[in-house]
Amino acid sequence: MGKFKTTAITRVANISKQDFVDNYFRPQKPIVMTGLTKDWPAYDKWNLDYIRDRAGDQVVPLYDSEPTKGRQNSAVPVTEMKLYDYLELLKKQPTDLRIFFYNILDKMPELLDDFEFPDIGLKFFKRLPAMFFGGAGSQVLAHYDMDLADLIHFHFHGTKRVTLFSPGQSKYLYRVPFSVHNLETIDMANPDFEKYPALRNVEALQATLNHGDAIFMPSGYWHYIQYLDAGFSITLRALPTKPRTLMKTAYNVIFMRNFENLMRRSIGQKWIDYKDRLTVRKTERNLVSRVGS
Ligand SMILES: O=C(O)CCC(=O)C(=O)O
Repeated sequence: MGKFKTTAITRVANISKQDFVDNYFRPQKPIVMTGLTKDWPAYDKWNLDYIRDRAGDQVVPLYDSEPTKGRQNSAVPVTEMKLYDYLELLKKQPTDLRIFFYNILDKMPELLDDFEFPDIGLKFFKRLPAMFFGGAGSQVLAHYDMDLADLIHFHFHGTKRVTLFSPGQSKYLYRVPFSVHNLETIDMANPDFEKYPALRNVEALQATLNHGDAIFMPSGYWHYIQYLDAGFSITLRALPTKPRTLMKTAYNVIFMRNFENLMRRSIGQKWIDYKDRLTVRKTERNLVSRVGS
């Protein structure tokens, strides 16, 4: 077992638009911004009870961090529950059950009155303000977003640890082909350097987010997230505009995702096992050529 080389992400209070654009957005550098939400109604109002009181009879799909198996699509929930009951569960005890990508606009539009798309130089895609919930101790497998959007992720209620890896780290992370995640057998909290030697080269960036903090996750950045307490977050996204990145987004969303789902449905576990073997071979081949060069 080992620990990644880790650098703390810079925290800036009350950042100006110019500072954000020049020093973080253009160079695609992560940053934690505090104070960005302090004038939002959400800053004072949002907690688990506030969301629970608006849950009505909604039923939500829930995910855990177990690897996907067999013919499952990687986005298949493990169970579903009334949102009200799920939020009560979060308050009561640790659980690895999470809500992933709850579209506020479709599911609880009244929350739109509680926050703003901040004026910091990003052109947000307002159709997809997404919410995420997790229990104390839950984690989100390391992945990057396949639309390659620039993301601002705001956290509420408890604390969470966010570990980021730049796109350049993909070659050491055992990225699985036709996907945006790495080998699901890797425990990112306690990486096994004997079994996965390329992980020794990984350089991580890390931050702990408290209520109201925001983190900028540039396009293509990997994120591995640990909920230290029960809590929830929203992610606001700005879609890519550069033609090269847009082409990659289109490939990921239109071809890669559908191809992967087709292969899983038709070949199932054999496809997953084949890709896992290929991932190890490819990553370790890169490592040898890097050492040799
Ligand atoms: O915090 C979470 O639960 C997941 C966040 C995430 O993956 C995202 O914003 O893209």
